[in-house]
Amino acid sequence: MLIGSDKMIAIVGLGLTGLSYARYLEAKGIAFVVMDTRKQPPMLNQFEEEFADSAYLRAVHLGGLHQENLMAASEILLSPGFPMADSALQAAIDAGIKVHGDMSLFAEQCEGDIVAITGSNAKSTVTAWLAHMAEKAAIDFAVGGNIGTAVLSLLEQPKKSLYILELSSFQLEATPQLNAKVATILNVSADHQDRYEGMAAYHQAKQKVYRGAQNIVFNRHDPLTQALMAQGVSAISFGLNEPDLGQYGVRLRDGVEYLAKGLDLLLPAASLSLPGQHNVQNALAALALGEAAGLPLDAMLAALQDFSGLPHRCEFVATVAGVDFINDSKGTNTGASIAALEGLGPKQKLVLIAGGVGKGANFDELRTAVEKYCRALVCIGEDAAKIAAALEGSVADITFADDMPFAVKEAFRLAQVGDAVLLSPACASFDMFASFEARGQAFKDAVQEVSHD
Ligand code: UMA
Ligand code: ADP
Repeated sequence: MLIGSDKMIAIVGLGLTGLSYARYLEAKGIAFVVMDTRKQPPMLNQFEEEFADSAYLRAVHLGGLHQENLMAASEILLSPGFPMADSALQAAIDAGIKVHGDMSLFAEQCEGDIVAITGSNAKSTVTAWLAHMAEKAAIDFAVGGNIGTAVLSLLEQPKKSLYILELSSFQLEATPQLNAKVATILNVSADHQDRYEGMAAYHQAKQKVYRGAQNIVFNRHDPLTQALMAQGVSAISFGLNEPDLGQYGVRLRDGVEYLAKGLDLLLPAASLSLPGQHNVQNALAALALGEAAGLPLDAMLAALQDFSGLPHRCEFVATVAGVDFINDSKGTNTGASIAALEGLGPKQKLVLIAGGVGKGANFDELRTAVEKYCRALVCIGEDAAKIAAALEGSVADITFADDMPFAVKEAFRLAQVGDAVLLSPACASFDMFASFEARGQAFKDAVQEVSHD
């Protein structure tokens, strides 16, 4: 990126990313304006505190984009929550103004290797699992991106040799080139269909992660994860079937399932610290990424056995009167909830709590897994009726709840000894909660209540 010091940059969005842009420009001594369509963006207070005496901040526009200053900008730094397809932004692009995202800015400036992880689901789990491997290997590394740390803020820290980054499709929209040492699309299933005009546009955004990558890791069960344009680049696949030489997969030996590379057995699947077949896939993906990033095998295998997992992802909460409660609040699309059902269902019958903001999803996709693994369904939130209609007849009982405490009570009533109540909403949380974390916490609190009844 060529930033002339006589130019003025427009920052769009004042969330975590917007704040990191402002700090980045201030440190470089470049004038900027900030705008956000929200009247009270989340980082406003902190921003006002930090930039009260800024020599470079020219204006802050809230409650809408400032058309004039947007068009007057030499370049635009875009936050991921703001869609590239927005008409005001497109007008600026048509006028020749360059739009950048934080990922490509970071890639241009960082000197360490980048591992870039995207996919519809499992991004945070694989990112954190790989980070745990790097920690075991005593590598100098940092983690950032969609997992919760704006990447430019990583440049404020001492240099690292390895950067493990989680990228959303939103971030990839504004990422022309990432030049990762290794990049992966873990899986592609429908999500964010309220932002994209169809799956093709969503898929196209995800594919950008591979641009300039030296190595790619893909899911051999999911053709959409393969690189469309990456000739001459080394590729490692992962999957739950037997792997070819050099690939990662699962092999059966004397009735025991092993994670394997080619013909080599690496670790019994039962030794993984996280449950379910979906986590076998996640472990294999982390191994493939770690290999391409140069991590030693012994450290990776050790990390596969004692990673404690992230909260709100198929997280065990408690057993009450013989019924388990599992919090998968991060199951925010149908693909995630199907993985949770298929991952946990073989062990015990499930009573599923689902619903919220469906983001244009097709809930019919849940039917096969719900029919196979669920005893009952409790529907919550804005799209409760839609889910119930899509899954009508798939289980004996479908009921509704207006809040989480009642949803948990209903699910507990419908469960039998040995079952699990699974919160995996297949939806975003914003109709009822501030975040998926708040939804997961409400579930845990409600389980506590049930246990005291
Ligand atoms: N927004 C407006 N008007 C604006 C700008 C943003 O209404 O002018 C809204 C967006 O629609 C969005 C919200 O504000 O709903 C936040 O957008 P943002 O771009 O300001 O977000 P940041 O605070 O910078 O956080 C972003 C990621 N958020 C999104 O992409 C929505 C964070 O991922 C990420 O951790 C952070 O950058 C650091 O990289 C969160 C997320 O929800 C966890 N990601 C989505 C997901 O995982 O499904 C993609
Ligand atoms: P992301 O960061 O992509 O949202 P997370 O690691 O936070 O991914 O997991 C989100 C949800 O995705 C989990 O709660 C679980 O329901 C589901 N999930 C986990 N692993 C997989 C997988 N391998 N394939 C599909 N879904 C998965």
